[in-house]
Amino acid sequence: MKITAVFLFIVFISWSCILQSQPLTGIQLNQDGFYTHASKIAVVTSPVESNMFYLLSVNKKDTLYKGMLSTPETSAYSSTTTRIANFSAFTAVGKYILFVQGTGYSYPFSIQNNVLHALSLTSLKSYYYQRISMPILPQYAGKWARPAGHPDTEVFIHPSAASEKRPANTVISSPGGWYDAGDYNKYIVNSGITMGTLLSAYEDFPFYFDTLQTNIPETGNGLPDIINEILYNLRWMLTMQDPNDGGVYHKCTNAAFDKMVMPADCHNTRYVVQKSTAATLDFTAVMAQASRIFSKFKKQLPGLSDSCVHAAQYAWQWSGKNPHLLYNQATMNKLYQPAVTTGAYGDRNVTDEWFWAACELLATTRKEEYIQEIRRYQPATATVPSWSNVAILGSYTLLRHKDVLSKYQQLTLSSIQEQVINFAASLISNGGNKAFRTIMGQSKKDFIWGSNAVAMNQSIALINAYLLTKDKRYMDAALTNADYILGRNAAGFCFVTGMGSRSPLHIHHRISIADGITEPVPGLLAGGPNPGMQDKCKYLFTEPETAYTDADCSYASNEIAINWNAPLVYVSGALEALQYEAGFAVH
Ligand code: G3I
Ligand code: 9MR
Repeated sequence: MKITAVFLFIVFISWSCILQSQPLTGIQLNQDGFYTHASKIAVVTSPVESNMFYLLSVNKKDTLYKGMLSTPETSAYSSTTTRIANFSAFTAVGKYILFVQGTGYSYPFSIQNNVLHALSLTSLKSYYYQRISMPILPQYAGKWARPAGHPDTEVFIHPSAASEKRPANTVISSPGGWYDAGDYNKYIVNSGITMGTLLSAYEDFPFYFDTLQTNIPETGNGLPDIINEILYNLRWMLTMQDPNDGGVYHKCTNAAFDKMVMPADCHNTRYVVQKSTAATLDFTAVMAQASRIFSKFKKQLPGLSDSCVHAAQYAWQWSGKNPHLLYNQATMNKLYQPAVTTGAYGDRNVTDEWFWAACELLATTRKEEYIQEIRRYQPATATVPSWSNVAILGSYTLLRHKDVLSKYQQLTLSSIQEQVINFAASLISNGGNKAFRTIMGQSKKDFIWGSNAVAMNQSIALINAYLLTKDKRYMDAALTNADYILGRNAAGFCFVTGMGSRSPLHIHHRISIADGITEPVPGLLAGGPNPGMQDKCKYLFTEPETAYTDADCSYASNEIAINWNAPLVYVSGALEALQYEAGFAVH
């Protein structure tokens, strides 16, 4: 009897270890840590018995700092009541815990320089685990090693993509690339913003990324690892261009989503589907930007910079002939078999893709001919980017290479600069979610499918405004959203797998579901709160800020995706690169 009870207890404990994340505490804070000299804020979300907070050593024996909580505030998009604990004045390096009478203890956190280095490494490394056609080896992946997934050396031209030289069911080879997300398909449109963001991280902070090593097979080959990783997807993208006309297939996909099995166990037929203007212009922009960056590595990558710019120009020409060929999956399925039901990424407006592609081509080739499209498609205002709205990527590039445009169009350049700075300034003046002191939470509209990427893309805009103005307030604001992602949010989650104390364990990610390993693949950013709840899973909380569930059925709040991780790579790398300049850390 006794033995059975002990056995049941052990089963219960291991069951809860396997299935539960750490319980929610009443103190929401960056669960990883704070820079020594940056702002340090925790948010108390449950009732208190005293207005004091205490900073303790992790063994809880010493009180090292104490302060007063703010008066209660109401959160913007949930019924959460908050009190702020501000311990920015405390700057000693170490590991700590917070305590509030009646609320209890926080998770442990650190205060140190380089505090986001681990996030920068793990968020970039996550792309290695998403690689498709090669084995993921134990010396790089530890327990997440797995056999190669889809070889994609036999991919069929779907009837929607048939052309004279490549009739339906022609076989092409389209290996490699990253899995888009929790599913096993590859989408050019989503690769567009992902690659643009990663390439921009390198272009803006080369000195930081030059030495960032992620322990991948190519590490030490004379190229920065961010470039090595980018190359794995870029080489796949190049196979998606039809050599006969320059157009780019919208996606390489199954007809329907795979089951929740490991990639090596998937044997469904793979197709490339119709070409689209959005895909072809995104491809143009990525190849033009990559060409510019690869020209620095001519020795390691002979000929590649030239091949990329040629591919970009060829795709641009195709777009000129097909300026508005949208991808409409429902229409396509009425016309062709088999019906394709995987992710659509069906952009309805391609003016921003035209703008971005023209900007990248101008910055790379320095040819005046692209000015016309830049002026024609210049956005009216700057906005947070998404897979379907890439205009600001073009703006960032023009501002990064001011000399090119200023030669031709000083006025256009000034107006683009004004837009980006005004946008960043408006993020600060709107204040975001004041009750959490984060920029995230500008409006209910921030909480969409993939809302965590909205937070990170807001930070990128703020960092760009800092690069343009050197006004430190933009950096302070950018950091608040990193704190948001790492735990200072109404859901009480650190949204990056493998980081912090309470992070997602049940992401909608086929590999993490099927691999038999308790911990999900690390370094992946969950989609985040999304009151749309399109997955129809059970959500315990349903308000905009809290509509998040760590359940693997939840593709609308708990999937991961390459376009959400990319701004996380950018932001963590940028904050690390700028930590001393911004006064977050001191030597
Ligand atoms: O455009 C409307 C907007 O006008 C409206 O205000 C808003 C209200 O919620 O909805 C907007 O549309 C949303 C659209 O994304 C644009 O943000 C849709 O509701 C929403 O369903 C749609 O979600 C997309 C989802 O696929 C479903 O198509 C996500 O952005 C996109 O990230 C996601 O991508 C999937 C791929 O298809 C497949 N692979 C996984 C990947 C990540 O989940
Ligand atoms: O796994 C799919 C995920 O990658 C997509 O983002 C999501 C929305 O398109 O769809 C998921 O697949 C589900 C499908 O839409 C409906 N049947 C169940 C599938 C797995 O949950």
